[in-house]
Order: sequence, then C-alpha cells, then structure tokens
Amino acid sequence: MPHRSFFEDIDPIRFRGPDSDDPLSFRWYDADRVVAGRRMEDHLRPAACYWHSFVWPGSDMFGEGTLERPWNDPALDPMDAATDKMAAAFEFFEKLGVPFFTFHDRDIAPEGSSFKESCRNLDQMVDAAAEHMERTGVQVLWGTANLFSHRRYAAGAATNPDPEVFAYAAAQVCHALEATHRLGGDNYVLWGGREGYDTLINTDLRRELDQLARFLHLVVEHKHRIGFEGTILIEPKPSEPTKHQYDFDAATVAGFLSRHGLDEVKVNLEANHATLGGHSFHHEVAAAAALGVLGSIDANRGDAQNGWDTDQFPNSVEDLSLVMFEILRAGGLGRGGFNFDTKLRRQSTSRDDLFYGHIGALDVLARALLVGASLLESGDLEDRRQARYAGWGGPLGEDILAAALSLPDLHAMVTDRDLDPKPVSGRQELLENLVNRHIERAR
Ligand code: XUL
Ligand code: CO
Repeated sequence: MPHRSFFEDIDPIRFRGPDSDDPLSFRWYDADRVVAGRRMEDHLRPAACYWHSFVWPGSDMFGEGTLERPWNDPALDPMDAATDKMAAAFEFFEKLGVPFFTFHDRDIAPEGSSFKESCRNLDQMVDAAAEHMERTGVQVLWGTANLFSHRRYAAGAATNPDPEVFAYAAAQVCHALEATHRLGGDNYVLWGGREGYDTLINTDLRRELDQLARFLHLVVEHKHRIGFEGTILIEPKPSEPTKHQYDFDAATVAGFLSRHGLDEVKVNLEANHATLGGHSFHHEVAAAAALGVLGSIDANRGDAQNGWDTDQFPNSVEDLSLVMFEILRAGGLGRGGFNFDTKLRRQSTSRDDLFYGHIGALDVLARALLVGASLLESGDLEDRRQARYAGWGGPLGEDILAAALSLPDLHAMVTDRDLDPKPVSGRQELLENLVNRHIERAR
C-alpha cells in the first residue's frame, strides 16, 4: 500500500547557492561541498527530530495545540495515527534531504495499556521504520526512551524514591536501546527528563545520585551485551522540568561519569540547555572537548529575553562560528551529529513551516562551518593560543607539570632568581576583530 503524502506541494529541497531567492532552497548547505577535508553533510550529520516536529501539537502551558498536523488527529486509532505520522516524518526527512532522524520510543509508537502492549506497539513501528529507512536511506542518529511524560515518572525515573519505577524505566530503556540497535542507530541518548528535584526537603541527594549511576551502568552493560556499537550519550540540562537537574552541564556530567567509572559515556550538548545553565554554547562545547566527553549536538537556541527552553531554530552564524571552530579543533563529532531538537513557534501553524525552520537552520550551520574551517585553516587563533602558553613547553613549565618541583623548591627558585614576571596582553579585542574578519569573508 503506498504511503499517504502530507507534503505533496513541496519538491525536494535543493542547494541553489547564496543568490537564490527561492525560500525552499538551500543557499549555503551544499551536502557534497568539501570543507576542511570532508563533505558538509559528513561534518554536520544533520538530523531532524521526531518529537517537536511530528508529535508536539503546538500546545503550551496556557493553551492547546495550534499546528496543522493531520497525522495527530485524535479521532484516529493510535496505531493508525503512528503509521501516518511515520509516513509524514519520512516524507519530510527525504524531501529536506537530511541523512538522519532521532526519536523517543513513545514518539514512534503509542504507550499501550500495559508494558507488554507498549513493547508490542514499539516493535511493530520499529518494523515500519526499518522499511521507511530502507526505502529512503535515512538513518538513525540516536534513539532514546521517554522517561518523563507519563505520570509514573513525576518523581524521576532512575532517581525515583520507588525502586519499581526504576525497574520500569530500566525495562523501557532495555527495549528502546534494542530498538535503536535494530535500526542501526549511531548513538543512544539519555536526557535526565525528571532526574533532579523539585525541593531538597524531601530528597536524599546521595541516594538518588547512586541510583542514577547504577542505572547508567545497567545501560552500558546491556549495550555491550547486545553488541551495540553506538555511543551512550547523556544530555545535560540544568533545570526544567525539575528545579535542579542532576546532569546540570558538561562539567558536572564529566565529573559524575569519571567518579562512577563510566568513562565511555559522552554528552549530547544542547545549545539552549547551555544558556539555561548560564553558559554560552561555546563554553559547553569547549568544556566537553577539553574533558574528553564531546559526543553530539542538539542544535537550537533560546531567546535572550526569557529563561526557558524555547528550542528555537538556530539563526545566528556569529553565535555558531566559534562552536564550529571548537568542534573542528576537537577533530569533529565522530558518530555524533547536529540534531534539530527545534520547535516551530506556536503561531507557525502551517505544515510547510517545518521546511523553512530546517532550511534556515541548515544554512546557518553550513555558514558557521565555513567560518570555523576558515579560522582553523588560517591558524589565526590557534597559533596565538599556542604562543600564549609557550612557557609551559620550557624547562620550568615541564618540571612543574612533571611534579618535579615542590612548593619549597618553587619558593627557593623564585627567591634565587629574583623572579618578577610581567603581564602579557591577552589581545582579546584583536582576536575578536580577527574572528569577525573570518565571518565577513567566509564563502
Ligand atoms: C529536553 C530535550 C529532549 C532530549 C531528548 O529539553 O532536549 O528533547 O533531547 O529526550
Ligand atoms: Co535535546
């Protein structure tokens, strides 16, 4: 039976160059263009997400859904709706030309009246997804389990005070990880949806963190048991929905992972989560790279005027240029990619608005990639950064780092040599001007 079409008026989106006036074309994202030794598509590995684009109806805490999404018609049988939704999603992925998608278990298949029925629904929809993937060539960047929407998870999943909820969440992740494996996913993500607290006065922090570590060990063990070669990724977020989330930011997660011997786990960094944590996205990417946990990216942005997760499409080349530079400097994202964990605005009600959001975002990422590559290839920042630390390559720096000098040794040395080091300019303004020149010139 042919699949229903939901975007029949839209032709596949093509690259037409920076002068194109066609709003349904790419002006910068040219999948096959080679930049810094790799195709643009292979650098970015872009993915569209299932949940915001195909599941979310456009509701917010004050109002109902606004978006025109015929596949979500409540009059449909839930499995028929899931089938239509999948047809719409793959038609969109294919027409947009993204090589990957991302999903939660409950995005692609409805929760049943029992755990068993939920598993059956998921298995059936995974079969359907495998067929769509075969037909279109679109692949899974990552899968995940929704451990936050159902009321059973109100007090958390792994960090719930009730071990039966832990068990339920573990069973759900077991099934979702196997589904992701079956679909050949490159990663498996755990966003700690409600792994945090609303108030400390009823919370045993130490216990909850130990539970979280146990949960992650179970996931890593099972990954190896089934031969899943993808990376397990934690998605940091400081708050929302809970007041304080345990996976606060990249540095917190990196510390937690190494404390619990979970070194193979990496992070999926989301731009808007970085800003909620009081960081720039640039900081989060640089910190994750420096701590050896950089895995993948959820590319979106917040709004400077409010403090919640607006999940908007990225639209600033300037914001993302240094992020791209940092990623290139770290050697790229490997099995990771750029997932559009992005929501249309509630008033962007038409189905084709999904195309405008993603086209603009891909063009912004592509331009930022050009700037990042130009910064990297010129060596403008890197050479100066290295020169700034040159002293650490000399005998004093090497001896300090090799633990060859004690505090009294350093005391004696400073006294004997009458050391009087002088400040050296950090050249911040010069460097900012250089970055702007690369932004102006990148083509
Ligand atoms: C929530 C969020 C999630 C994760 C996947 O803020 O970003 O959509 O990306 O569960
Ligand atoms: Co996300």
